[in-house]
Amino acid sequence: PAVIRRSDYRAPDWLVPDIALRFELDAALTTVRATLSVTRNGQHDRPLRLDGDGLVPLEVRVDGRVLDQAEWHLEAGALILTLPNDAHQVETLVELAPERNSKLMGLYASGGLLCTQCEAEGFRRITFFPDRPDILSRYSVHMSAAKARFPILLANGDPVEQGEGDNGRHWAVWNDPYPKPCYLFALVAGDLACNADRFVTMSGREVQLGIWVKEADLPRTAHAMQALKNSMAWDERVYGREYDLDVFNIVAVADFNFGAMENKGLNIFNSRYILADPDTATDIDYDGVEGVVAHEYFHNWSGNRVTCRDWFQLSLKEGFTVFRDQNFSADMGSHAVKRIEDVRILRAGQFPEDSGPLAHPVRPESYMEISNFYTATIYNKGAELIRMIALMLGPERFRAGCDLYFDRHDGQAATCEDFVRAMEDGGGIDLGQFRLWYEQAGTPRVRALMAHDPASGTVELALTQSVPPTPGQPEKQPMAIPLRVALFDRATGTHHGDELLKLTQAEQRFTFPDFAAAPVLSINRDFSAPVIVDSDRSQADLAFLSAHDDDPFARYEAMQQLMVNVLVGRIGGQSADDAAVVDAIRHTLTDSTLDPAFVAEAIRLPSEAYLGDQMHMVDPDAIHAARDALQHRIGAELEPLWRDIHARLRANGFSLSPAAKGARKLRNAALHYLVASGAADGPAIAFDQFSQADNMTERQAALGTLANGESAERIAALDIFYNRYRADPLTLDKWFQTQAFAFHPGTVDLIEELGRHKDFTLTNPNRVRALYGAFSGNQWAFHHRSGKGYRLVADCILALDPINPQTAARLVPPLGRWKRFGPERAGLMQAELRRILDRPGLSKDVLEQVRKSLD
Ligand code: B3K
Ligand code: ZN
Repeated sequence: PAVIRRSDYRAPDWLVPDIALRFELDAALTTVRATLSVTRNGQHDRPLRLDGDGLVPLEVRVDGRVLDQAEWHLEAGALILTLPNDAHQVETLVELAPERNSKLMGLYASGGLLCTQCEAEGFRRITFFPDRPDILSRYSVHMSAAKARFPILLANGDPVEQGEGDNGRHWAVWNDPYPKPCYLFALVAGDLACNADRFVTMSGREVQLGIWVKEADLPRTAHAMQALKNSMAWDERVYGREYDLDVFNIVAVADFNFGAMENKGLNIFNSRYILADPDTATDIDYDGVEGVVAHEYFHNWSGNRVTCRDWFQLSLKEGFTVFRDQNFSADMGSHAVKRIEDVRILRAGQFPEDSGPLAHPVRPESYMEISNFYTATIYNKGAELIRMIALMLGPERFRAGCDLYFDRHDGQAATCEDFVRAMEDGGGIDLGQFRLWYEQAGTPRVRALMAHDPASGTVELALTQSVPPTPGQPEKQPMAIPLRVALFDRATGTHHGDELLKLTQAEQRFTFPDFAAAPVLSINRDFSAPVIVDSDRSQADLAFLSAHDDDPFARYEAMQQLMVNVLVGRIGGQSADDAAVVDAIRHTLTDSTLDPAFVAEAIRLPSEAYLGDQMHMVDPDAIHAARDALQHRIGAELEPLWRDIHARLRANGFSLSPAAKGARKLRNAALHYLVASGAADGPAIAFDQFSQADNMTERQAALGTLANGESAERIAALDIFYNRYRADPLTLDKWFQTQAFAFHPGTVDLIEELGRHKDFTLTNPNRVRALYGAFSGNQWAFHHRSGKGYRLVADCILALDPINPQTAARLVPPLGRWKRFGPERAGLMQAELRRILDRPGLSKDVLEQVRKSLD
């Protein structure tokens, strides 16, 4: 397979201003007739190339005349035509078999529905077309289908006409007035019920909103609808961006390769990001629904009205839109907690990527399969880049930059460079050196050393930075790193204001006058830059910050660092001062001024994977043992507090208010520590919570806690949960996932069993992720010294690749981290990667990931 390079970009040879599509829809056999108006772009005599993937042209016409076979040919699936004039009408006819499309790209069947997924390159599986995001066309879509099976017919834009046909068929026409790239094309046909609502935009236009689901799921759509209306209002208020069509539809489908898709006017969602009710959705699920609904809605401007010139610019829409949805969610709930969660996600998903064989810049230089680049780097690190720009500009100038960007590029396919330039021009800033953030992969490390001179009363902060080598980038230049710092007075627990330092050199010193005594350094406050900070702050200083820092993120971070230091000490076999951690947790728990949701975050031990990231060589067993022992100690020493919190925060009736969510979060943390304490009644208390809960947040947390141990309650709870939810796929996923995440010595054997369970299937990506995705994130279990975990995941990849290569490829990265795991495990992991590579006929999705992972 060929490698595509960013530097090879060339403007398209032919444009397609208009396309009319006619679908005769049927699950077994659908026909697609496409009529493209094509115009030559510039002076050249190159042929028209229409991408196709698995398509056979049944008929090709140019300007109405049927071509004979000699007048066209296929090249790597694409249809090649030589055209004499500068403008023509090209018509093709193809047949599709949606129900046999297990890749879930193009037109496919899911639970009786027909739906589409085109981003990135799925449109070429529907019809012959120049499948690249810089071709913007106006779409008119005519669909016909059997009315009984497919009473609802939806596509992009506005509905214009509908009617009845012969043989029980009916038809509908939808037009989208906004020129768009083909990756935003969508249609849905099926028996769907609608949660209908309306939104009046800031200029007074009424928009009809519809969330379409299976009839039985209608009661679970209220939260998504509220999130949609809140998003529409928020984008008007914060960015001045109004919705632009008369209808906005969302459809939930059960089989979906990722979270959701921002098709113009017709978002299609993985049902897990639409459906929520207290009995089946956790608070995290509710937040996920809100965040993803917002994300897809926000794409209407950051993605659709201004789209990407080529796929190397993916972060232009994804990083920016993640930044937008993060801020939206923060505004809907707690800024402090949202920031902590987002950093935790970045560290869990993006930092490991950035330090492994799949590391790539936010704007990549090359790819084999673009689907492999929908990564935490493009999305989450990309969002951090926008956040740094926003921080350096301040809210007004950032808004001016965004206004200019949308104005300048509305209706265009733009680049990351266009965005940066709009920020420079509109915000009045020089982002020259900052551009390196788009080019250089790897997480920068900043070392911070503070010295105090009592004689002069001066504090000197010495900062050094380095960016580690990454594949293809052995040498790095110093980055522009905005670091928020504050210097705390030890005696009063206060500081004289927060400063934004701009670190631009490899080594730089900053001095601060007027300090009679040595202050305590609070650095990278609010996680102002996506870097790793090493400092020589003592455990006492960290404890001080964990009790006094007025920046919630920095306060959380101090606590985490305190815990990391103790745990790393324990892992290294040193006797560690657990008491410092226990005291800091006690202090945090008993500070009544703190938001319980924040407390729950602050007292949580760093994950095993995060601890692994702190070490040169990861020893999963030692990490697990150390963390487990500390958890036990915290549980036991503070047992009365845990009991008290657990009893006190029991709610009387379910509410989704931030206060109620915070209480549940802290109550679950208390349960967790209480059980970890080894108290004899721990499992019984957990089982009680499991049985009494009126919501999934408490039920699943109790189940998860029980799943970690060995008890009669564990077996009973898993059984009850299974029987209660076996008919509800989204909730049954939690049953698989909870067991895959469990810290249980038998997890690896259980995965093997669950992989053969009658409710396990490779054809549903959610189910695959719930079992194998979750398992490969369970460091201790996945890296079982036997190597069985690696084998199970490799077996799954091999079995899934022929069915759904995109989802199979997503399971590869955990196997690629072998360099960090000591020779025995590394050998076993490489052997599994090679076993995959030896399989003939591997998809390019899996091939690319496995090859890179072996390097
Ligand atoms: N843009 C889509 C992701 C498409 C992934 C294709 N492999 C959803 C989103 O980021 O909003
Ligand atoms: Zn997105």
